Amino acid sequence: MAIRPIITAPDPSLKRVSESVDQVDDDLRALMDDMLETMYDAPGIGLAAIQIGVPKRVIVMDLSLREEGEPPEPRYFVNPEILWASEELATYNEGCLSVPEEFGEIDRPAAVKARFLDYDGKQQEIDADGLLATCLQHEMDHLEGVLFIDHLSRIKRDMIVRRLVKARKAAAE
Ligand code: GNR
Ligand code: NI
Repeated sequence: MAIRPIITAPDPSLKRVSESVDQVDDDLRALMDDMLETMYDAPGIGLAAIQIGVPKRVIVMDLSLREEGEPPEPRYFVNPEILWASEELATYNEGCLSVPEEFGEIDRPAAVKARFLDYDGKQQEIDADGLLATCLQHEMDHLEGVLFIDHLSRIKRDMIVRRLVKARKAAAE
């Protein structure tokens, strides 16, 4: 397993649409292992493959990290599809490992039903609400090249991008 560098905005590769996986094999599991290790190291509660530069429809997640002393609960989503989304929306103050140290209040469907392949390539369905629903939709946006800041007003998004560029220049000096 290896920790891989996380790509940050405004890197254009984050705008790529990721491609479906045609087989959940050992190579893909090695990718998922690296993603999980990278996510734990960051630390974050979710990671999409494109965030480490791999344009495949793969997501890892572990929401247990938010509660001290909880056992790890890694989740893997390959080729996820939303089957149903509630009309009711929920607002969450979202962050993103690819948009470091920035946050924004984002409205999304409060509950979703999704279908995906798991770590073993087995088809699964999940009824998600709360943070799981929010995080799954945040990660699925990454698969379409969409960041949480793309849901903000242009003025807020531009302000965040300017701060990211400035912070990166300062770090490079
Ligand atoms: O670590 C993360 N926290 C988070 C908080 C609120 C909504 C979504 C997220 S996902 C984020 C990790 C990340 O960038 N995944 O793509
Ligand atoms: Ni993100």
